[in-house]
Amino acid sequence: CNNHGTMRTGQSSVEIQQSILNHLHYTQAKPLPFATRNDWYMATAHSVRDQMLHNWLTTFDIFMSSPREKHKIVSYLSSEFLMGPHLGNNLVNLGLSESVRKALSALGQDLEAILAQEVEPGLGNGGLGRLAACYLESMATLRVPAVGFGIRYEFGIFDQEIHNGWQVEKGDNWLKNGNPWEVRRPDIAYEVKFGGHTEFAHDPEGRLAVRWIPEKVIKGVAYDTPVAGYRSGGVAVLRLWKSEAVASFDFQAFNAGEYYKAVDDKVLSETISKVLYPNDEPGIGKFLRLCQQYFFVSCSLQDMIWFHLSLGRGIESFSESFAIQINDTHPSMGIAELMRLLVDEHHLEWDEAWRITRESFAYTNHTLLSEALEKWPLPLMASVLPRIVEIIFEINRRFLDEVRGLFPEDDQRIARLSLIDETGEKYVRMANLACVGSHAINGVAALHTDLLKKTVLHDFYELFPEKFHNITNGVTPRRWLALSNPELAKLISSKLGEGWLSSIETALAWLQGAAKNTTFQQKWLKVKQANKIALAKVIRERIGIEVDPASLFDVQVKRIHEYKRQHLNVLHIITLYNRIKRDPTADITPRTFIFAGKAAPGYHMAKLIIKLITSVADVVNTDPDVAGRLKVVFFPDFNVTNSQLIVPAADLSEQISVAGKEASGTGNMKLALNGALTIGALDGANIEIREEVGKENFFLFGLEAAEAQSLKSGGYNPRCWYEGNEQLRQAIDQIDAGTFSNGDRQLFRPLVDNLLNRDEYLVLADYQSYIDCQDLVSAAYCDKKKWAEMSILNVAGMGKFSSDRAIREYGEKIWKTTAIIDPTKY
Ligand code: 26M
Repeated sequence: CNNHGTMRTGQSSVEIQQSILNHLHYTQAKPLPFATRNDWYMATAHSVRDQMLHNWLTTFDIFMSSPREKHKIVSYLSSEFLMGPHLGNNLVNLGLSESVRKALSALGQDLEAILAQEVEPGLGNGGLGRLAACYLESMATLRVPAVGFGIRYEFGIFDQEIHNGWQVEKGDNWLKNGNPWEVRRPDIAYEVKFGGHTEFAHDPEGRLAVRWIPEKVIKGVAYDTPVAGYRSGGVAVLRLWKSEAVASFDFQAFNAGEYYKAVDDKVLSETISKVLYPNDEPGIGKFLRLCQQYFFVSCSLQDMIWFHLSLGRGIESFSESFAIQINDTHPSMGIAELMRLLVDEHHLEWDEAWRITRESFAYTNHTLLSEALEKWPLPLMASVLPRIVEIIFEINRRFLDEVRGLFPEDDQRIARLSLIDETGEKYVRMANLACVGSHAINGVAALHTDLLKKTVLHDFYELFPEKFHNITNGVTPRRWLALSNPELAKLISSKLGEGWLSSIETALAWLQGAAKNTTFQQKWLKVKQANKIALAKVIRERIGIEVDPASLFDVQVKRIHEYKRQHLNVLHIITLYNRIKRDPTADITPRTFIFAGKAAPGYHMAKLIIKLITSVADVVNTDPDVAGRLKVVFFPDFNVTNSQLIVPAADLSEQISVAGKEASGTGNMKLALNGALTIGALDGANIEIREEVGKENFFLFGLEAAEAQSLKSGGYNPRCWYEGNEQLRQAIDQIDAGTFSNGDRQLFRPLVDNLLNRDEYLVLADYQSYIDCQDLVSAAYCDKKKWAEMSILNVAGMGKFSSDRAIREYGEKIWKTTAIIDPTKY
């Protein structure tokens, strides 16, 4: 139904063409001859947005007129949302790709060029932020009423350039050409307090209550971006908060002649949402990061309470309106903030507020690295958020009283469970707060959840076993197959018919029947080949390296981190290079090694690993003995856009983190879904991927998590492994001797020293197993028919890793939301 005319929502290519012209005229204000490509992009985006806003308001109408018990909204709190470019995805999900292509072409424009115009919103670092984006899309697809709450960073993750082999960071000014997808809502704004002190005071009704007298108050303004579900009519909302000065001009200061102070104040207020921290683990407690976290959870909770009350409900039933999922501990201050809002501002008793808070919150953990568990210096938190610290103390006091009742005299356990780390300098432990204040805690892959129970969260597991769940991560097959790999999607449709993208969990398995079919295999390989040719072209244009599309494309794309072991991959490259140098006629399966990924700006070892990759590339790519059989490429600026180009072209997916460190991984899923075979250790979701695709279709190497653990506790000495393995020794000696650094022996010294003396991630222990496994990969790749069969079986086994499945599990196990907005039912 559309009672606003078809001017903006007509879906034929003629109507869309008209709408684009209208936006060029009335939104971009450009005469045709002066329209730039960006104007065409903006006009197209606005036309598509119109369609979505219509669905959005319809979704909202249906929600409001549905029975009250269905009024539960999922509120996904995340400090990051790595959405990727919107236009292409919205076209796929709305089913508008072809009519928009036609409309643009009638206007003399090329859809691909228009798509390339979009600067992606890079409001996340990696896996955690991208997961939030996949989940919003699946919630829209499944018509679960959902809002993603986060921060509208003015600068997202930095753009990466490679200068002389080193990473150089460039500011990401993603808003510079305007953002057609967001709607600013100046009427939806909340105040957030910082600093100052608390005191007891009588409220207007004469009750004695705590009053927080802040030093500073900042305003958060909502910016909404609709997220379209796949052919479902459903729309989820991404609501991001921008920080602003409470009054954009302090007139008193102005009148007093303190013009610059007034402006200064505005600058400070706007700093909070200025920039994303480009780290994928917490560093030393940074004041601004703390402000960011509190700022966005406070705005989000005030907004939820406002909405709940506006439905005419009492505050005591808040948890019937919202299921609040926190994406790692970054939003965990929300637990204390909801307590503050309920007790201080809505005058509930502590116990009732605590019941509501626990019923509302659920916590997803994303890490097993103990150094990556967030903790804030207590003095910092006490000065920035004095009232929040008081509340955390009170939560802790009551919690530890209970623990003491259960485990009298067990002081060590109490010290470990405490929300405050008092072993040295005092810290607030955010994971402890999240565990105590939530009714559900989940890990993101079976092994991860298992290890959480056994290690990092063991004490909490003993206390609240019923709170723990596993929900293995998933990715959306719309962006990661239909959009990124349209030819493969078409080929799959030729077997499965249309509609499989809505029921991928069961549908893909039907591909098993086609795995041995020679004609289908040939078509399958042809699609992969075309994707590789397309990537080779971009590599040539952007990096100037010529790669052979017939070679095996060996891909490792992810954040650069020692635990992910990009340097193990490099050791394999050097080993192959040495085989060629020993015998230039050696039979080597030609390979193109493709790396991409950003290093946190302060993580020196990760930056050195990038330099190592590019240095090895310089030597290997130009050595005449290699004769083009090995090529090494570091593809700069890994982001969602580039990932959509690289993933469909991969033959081999490198998932080689040391067992027990990668919580799940989601790149592993995207690559397998695009027909890459995985080489991997038994880590994170790799284990489940291997189960689903069949162990004969997965290249397994390396120690298991338990073995890795016992090797280390038995006093691991990497130097023994180095001395006992000639090829490994040669490779490391070459790095050390300057073979890849023009004789510079200092450059890679920190890396070599670390491997020989510490090797926390067991690179040397897993080296031989990895090399042997890679030799099997090389042999397997020579049998094209067999490889095609394995590739098809990989895709056939990927149904489980759809984010639709993951969202269904969250709904059933945690949110208990029956709220499915079905336009056909109302
Ligand atoms: C925290 C505090 C201060 C600054 C930055 C952070 C921070 C930001 C991002 C910490 C961690 C961040 O991300 C971690 C992450 O991406 N984890 C990955 O989550 C994926 C989704 O569950 C998993 O698949 C990966 O295994 C896991 O590493």
